[in-house]
Amino acid sequence: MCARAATQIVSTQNSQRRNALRKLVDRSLASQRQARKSSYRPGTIAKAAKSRRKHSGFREKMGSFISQLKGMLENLGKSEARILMLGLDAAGKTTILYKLKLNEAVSSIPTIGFNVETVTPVKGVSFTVWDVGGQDKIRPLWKHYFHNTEGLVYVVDSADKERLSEAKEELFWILDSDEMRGVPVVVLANKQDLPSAVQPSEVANRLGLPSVRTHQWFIQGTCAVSGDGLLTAMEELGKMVKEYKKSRR
Ligand SMILES: Nc1nc2c(ncn2[C@@H]2O[C@H](COP(=O)(O)OP(=O)(O)O)[C@@H](O)[C@H]2O)c(=O)[nH]1
Ligand SMILES: [Mg+2]
Repeated sequence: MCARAATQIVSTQNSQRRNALRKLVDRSLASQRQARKSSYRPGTIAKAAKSRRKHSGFREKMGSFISQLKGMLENLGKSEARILMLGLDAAGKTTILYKLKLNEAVSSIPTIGFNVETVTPVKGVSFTVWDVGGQDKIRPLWKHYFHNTEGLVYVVDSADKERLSEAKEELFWILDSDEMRGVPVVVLANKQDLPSAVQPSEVANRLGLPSVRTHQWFIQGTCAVSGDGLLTAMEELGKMVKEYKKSRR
């Protein structure tokens, strides 16, 4: 009798525990269902798909930018091209150099008074970059780099109106150097994305380009950060360098 009563008590306890357990499981399943419902809201799916589309579009755009750039640089490199990229500090040269470098590393050589960056994005093409402006004492050193240059890329901050006249002075000093005689120049009117940027045609006027007869020139508006305008600029540079080399043969 005692044993039966004891069994009954145990079985009652077991059924209470089972009920409690079932309630717990039910609650947990319900909360899981709720969680699933909120994470599969149609808006969430639409947003995720939109973000995927946006990013795959970006990848495609970048892929096409790089392959087009590579084609243009390879074209430029067919007959070897030593390009100088100059401009006042903060014009955007280093940013552009990193956009043009493809898979190659940029090397930076600190020379007394100025820092020279170089990259060879494809065989036969080299870009050499430094800041111009001010330093009269080190100008004689530049001539060493001017020698054998086949193209000049001159970068200007189109939003820095106060320094456009300084940019003009430097450009003319470079173009007037004997070593740079006849070398074609592509001016990049950079930072066109900034609201205060001066239009490329106005930059051309302020730099005095219309009066330049001794060098072939071309001006292109760019945004170094996004890469806008760089392909057109490189294409034009390629054509001009080719013509310049033909004229020297
Ligand atoms: N908004 C904007 N900023 C730029 C552009 N190009 C360069 N910058 C910024 O301008 C600053 C100077 O650029 P940097 O490439 O170092 O100039 P560098 O002194 O000529 O080499 C950096 O903060 C860049 O991010 C551009 O096209 N648009
Ligand atoms: Mg720099």
